Amino acid sequence: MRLSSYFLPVLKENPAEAQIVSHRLMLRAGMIRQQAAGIYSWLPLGYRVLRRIEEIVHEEQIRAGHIPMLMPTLQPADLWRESGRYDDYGEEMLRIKDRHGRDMLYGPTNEEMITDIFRSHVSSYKDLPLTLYHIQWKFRDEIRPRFGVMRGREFLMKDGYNFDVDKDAAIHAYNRHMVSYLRTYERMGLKAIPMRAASGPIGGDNTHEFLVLASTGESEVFYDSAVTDLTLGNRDVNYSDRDQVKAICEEFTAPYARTDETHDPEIFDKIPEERRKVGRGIEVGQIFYFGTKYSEPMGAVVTTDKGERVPVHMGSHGIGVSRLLGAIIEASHDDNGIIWPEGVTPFHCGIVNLKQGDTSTDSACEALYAALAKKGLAPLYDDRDERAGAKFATMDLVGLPWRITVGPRGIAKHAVELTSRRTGESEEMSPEAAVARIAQIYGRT
Ligand code: 5CA
Repeated sequence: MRLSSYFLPVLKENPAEAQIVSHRLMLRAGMIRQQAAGIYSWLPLGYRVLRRIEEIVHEEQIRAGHIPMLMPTLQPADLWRESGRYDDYGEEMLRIKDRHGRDMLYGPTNEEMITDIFRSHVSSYKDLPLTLYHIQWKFRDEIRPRFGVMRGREFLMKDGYNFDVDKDAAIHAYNRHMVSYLRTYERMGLKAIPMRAASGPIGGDNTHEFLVLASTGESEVFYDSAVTDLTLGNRDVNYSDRDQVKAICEEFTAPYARTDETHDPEIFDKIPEERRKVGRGIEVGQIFYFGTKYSEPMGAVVTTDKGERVPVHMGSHGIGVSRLLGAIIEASHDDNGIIWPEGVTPFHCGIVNLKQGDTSTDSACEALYAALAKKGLAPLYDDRDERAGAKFATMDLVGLPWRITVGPRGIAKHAVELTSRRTGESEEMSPEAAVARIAQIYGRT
């Protein structure tokens, strides 16, 4: 993308309404624009990151054997009357009437709708296990939307629903989600810790939240610091191997880690003092096992191998897709702007032309741009007629992990500069070597 023809409305001033750094940086970097309290437009740069996060979520869900689909945002109230949640959900639910006077709502979650789909099409244990998911906009009329996309009213969520013949199979689905989530967050450069939590309006008593530690997080968390040393890395996970998946979950949930809702000071105090930590966290996902809470009242029943008719065991599993942008920025920024982890960066690298209009510099930039594109990489080329300082400031603000700087003096000796956004370290090399290095970083050799 050439910056001269892109739409990147960066702000020079710090927006007064933003209380936390991620909100401030998303506004300043021209990623989002607020349209109403807690409702945002996703401007091109923000949209690219959002799409990238969605892609990672899809890849890891499909790897775990879960099936993508899409349900609508608007739902008929009658489905929610069947589960009893239409009245229970309270003021967070945005209720709408259509022209015929029928009660509708903007979905805050989809347990009822997916259960309706299931009961209409599945009736035998032979069709199980089944996990369906979608990535769709949700609406919750939060009393205090704040912190930009972190606590929005309209927000993008991945929500998945498992259907299993019995509790053991459903717990395997729960564990599968835990492991796939660990991998999803790690690919985004995040450490998200599964913590015992409370289930709220979704229901059930088996639930974990995934929290990214950050001083600006809304949840108070209590944990054994040993949990922060755990990583999944490149382990080969066979998602149909119940024992392997369970063992990984046990490893990650063995150290004490709970939110304030389930915190137990008696157990906490037994952890050696130097490992006992109290902090704050951003909830980027939650998984639930709630058995037959929806299948029973809604009649989602299958016939077992013994010919019995039983309600299916279910769970639901959510990732805060749009909230993740805020969480990643909270975890990865400096005074000059965002520092995108390679896994989610909107562009793989920046190209800064120090002397726009200089024939040799311009053509070196064009050649770099073409060579990177040929490797399947997307550079953001700052080809504007601007001072070098302004170009560097923009690149630092938008936070691309790598920058190639091209100037007439370097080009005279066939050299460009490759700079890491994270460390600030620069290295001089030939344009070909810079392309090769970036291709290697992103595994596009
Ligand atoms: N049906 C279940 C799981 S699919 C469910 O709705 N779970 S949830 O309520 O925990 O939401 C899932 C995730 O969505 C949360 O972990 C959080 O990351 C994100 N989320 C929830 N509310 C908001 C909000 N107001 N703004 C942004 N993200 C949110």
